[in-house]
Amino acid sequence: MLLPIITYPNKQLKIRSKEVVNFDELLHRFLDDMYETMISSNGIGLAAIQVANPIRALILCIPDEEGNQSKESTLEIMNPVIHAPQGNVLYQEGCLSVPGFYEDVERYETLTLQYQNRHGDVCMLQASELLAIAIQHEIDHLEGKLFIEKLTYNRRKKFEKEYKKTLKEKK
Ligand code: QAP
Ligand code: CO
Repeated sequence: MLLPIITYPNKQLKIRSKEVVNFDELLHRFLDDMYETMISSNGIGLAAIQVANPIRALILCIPDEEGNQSKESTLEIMNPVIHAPQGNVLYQEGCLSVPGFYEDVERYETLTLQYQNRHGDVCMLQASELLAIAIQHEIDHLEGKLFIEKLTYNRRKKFEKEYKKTLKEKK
């Protein structure tokens, strides 16, 4: 089932999401719906709050060499904790909740992620490159933060101007 994606400036995007405690059929169905929604919107990552569910759950699927994003290769991450972040990189980010806008954001280059899978098993993951960046972007959603809040004052002003213009054009 496709879920509607909330977009900026919807205030729900500012909510701090709550820990996942029930790793049940309801969660599994929700994660399946998130995958369908992310793929149909051409996304590589989606946090639960972006579909109006304030729980600490996110999914990620970095396309392979052929550009495929299979369900089997999709990471389902609940209650994530970042350990041992190292280095810094700039990457031009976008967000399904801020459609049509892309800007450079600084992130850690590598990190170790502790999380729970859909069954509640505790897992560890070593991440670098686009995966490490995507993890940080999605965890920010769980804290109610958007990538545009990390922009410099001038770039943020550029965003507000451009985004308001496209919002008007869509009406
Ligand atoms: C988060 O973002 C991310 O504006 C996932 O019109 C971003 O999937 C992780 C998208 C950058 C790592 C690096 C955005 C699709 C998708 C748009 C996305 C759009 C259509 C964004
Ligand atoms: Co996002």
